[in-house]
Amino acid sequence: MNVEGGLFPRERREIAPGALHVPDWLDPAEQRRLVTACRAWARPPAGLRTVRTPGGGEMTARQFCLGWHWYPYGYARTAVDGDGQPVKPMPPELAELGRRAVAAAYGPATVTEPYDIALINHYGGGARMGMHQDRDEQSSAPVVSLSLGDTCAFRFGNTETRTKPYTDVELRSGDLFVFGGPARFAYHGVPRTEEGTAPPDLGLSGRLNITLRVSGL
Ligand SMILES: O=C(O)CCC(=O)C(=O)O
Repeated sequence: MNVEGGLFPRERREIAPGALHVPDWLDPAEQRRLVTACRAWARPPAGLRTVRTPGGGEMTARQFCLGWHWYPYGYARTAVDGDGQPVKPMPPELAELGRRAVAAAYGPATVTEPYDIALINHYGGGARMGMHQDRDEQSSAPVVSLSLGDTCAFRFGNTETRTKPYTDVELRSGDLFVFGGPARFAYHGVPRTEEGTAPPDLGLSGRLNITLRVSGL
């Protein structure tokens, strides 16, 4: 088990109303299965790509999508800003993982629409993600975020501005973070990852983040 400072188990924590951090939610075997699956999903067609923003910038985390293809700033059924190929279907196991994650965060009776989007980001050395809102979906169902590999600082802010107040949360391999309700449209980002901190038996260099969303499309 991952422990804080080597002694105390890390506790689940409400970071803001509607935003929950659940440490060690995925066991090591589930993490390994997901890494293997991500490797297969990331291959072409519609595979891992560098995302370019309309202002001419490039995101440092590389990305691919399942179910619906996200591009700045919308969704399509093909990789319109990549190789133009149809996006791979949403794997039923990820839709189920989304449902289970929401139940783990908010309680077993929580019902949401089916999760039909997975955005998967790979952070190599030095990659980061600026503060942004997830607002290209037409559903306000909670966003589910799963971390694999290197530890990162995840910055969770407020719904009004990219700046303070925010809370930095350490996300490690296997952690779950869910944000819905009043936190659904909060700005968030990844100011840094800590290279070389992935569990050695995961066989992953860098950090993978699986973000599950409901499109409402
Ligand atoms: O990598 C993360 O933990 C956050 C990813 C994210 O914010 C996004 O894909 O919109």
